[in-house]
Amino acid sequence: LLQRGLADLHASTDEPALKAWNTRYFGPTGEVPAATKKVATLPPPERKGYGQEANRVKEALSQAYEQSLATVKEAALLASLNANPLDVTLPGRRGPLGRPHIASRVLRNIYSVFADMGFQVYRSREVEDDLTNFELLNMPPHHPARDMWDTFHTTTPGVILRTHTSPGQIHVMREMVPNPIRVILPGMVYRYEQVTTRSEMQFHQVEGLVVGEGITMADLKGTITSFARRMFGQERQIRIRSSYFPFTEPSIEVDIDWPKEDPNADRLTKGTGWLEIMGAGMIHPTVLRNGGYDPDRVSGFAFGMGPQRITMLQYAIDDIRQFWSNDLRFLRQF
Ligand code: FA5
Repeated sequence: LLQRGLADLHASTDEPALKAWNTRYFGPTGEVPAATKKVATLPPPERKGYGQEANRVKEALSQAYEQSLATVKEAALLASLNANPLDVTLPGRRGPLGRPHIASRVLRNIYSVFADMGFQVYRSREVEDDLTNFELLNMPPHHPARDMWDTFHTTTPGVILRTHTSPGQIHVMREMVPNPIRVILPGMVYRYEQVTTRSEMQFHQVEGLVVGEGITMADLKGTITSFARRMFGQERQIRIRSSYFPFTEPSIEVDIDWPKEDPNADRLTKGTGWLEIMGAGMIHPTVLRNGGYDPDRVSGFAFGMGPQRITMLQYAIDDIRQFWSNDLRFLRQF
């Protein structure tokens, strides 16, 4: 059996032939199990010798099989390597490279303009309480001005999603008091609003807050003008209109000039030649007091702008919903 087995094995030169050999000799009805079973039919004195011999044959055949299999596999691998030469020194294929979202790029732009004017970036929470979002900003419950901001409430009474970045003013003041402040507060805000081409229910705002001795409206105007010129070009004019916010007094809204003949100046400028970029004003004494400051000693200004609206104008984006739709055709343009 051993001689025959080895001869057959050497005649099998590829993997399928070897597997067939293995079935023939070692399968359930194979020759080796059959030979081993014979031991039961022998007279007892012969059994021991036969058994030992059978085991020796079995070992020898199975070792020879493993060796042949390994040799054949190695040969097959070598052959395939030679047939499809693989140059491992070639540079790999590059995966597609991503880039920052247009909304992030505009935010970074805004940060760097304000950084040059000495503003630090301060982060504030998106989940707020009614107290900070409204009351400490001089809007007690049932104050009619609350209607300016349609609010997402949570199932916990008094806990809401912030409707603007202004509650961050309170957090910064309470942390910094009695020191002077010069920060911007960027982040996402949420409003329970009808979504349209120019209004989203979540969007970015960048709040600005400056508190110190002798801060005046002239400082606010200078800061906004510098920002607008860095952001939109040196020739830009700004226009200040009187407005109303409960947390600033006086309150203003700021427009920048946007030529009527600009093809991008469709709906958003309403053909007036001006585009609103932010609300702002001198911080209301009540708000300063709520932040821990003495309104008789310090004053300050604040502003809040919507970068998505600004970006729409800069890049002629006609639908604000594009920002969060994750449409690669839109995102790849920037
Ligand atoms: C405010 O939210 C005030 N907190 C701004 C402020 C801050 C005034 C500090 C005074 C002092 P308003 O609701 O107007 O104001 O929003 C500010 C800006 O956010 C708008 O000028 C606009 O650019 C942007 N904005 C408002 N609503 C939306 C919306 N639904 N989708 C996209 N952008 C919006």
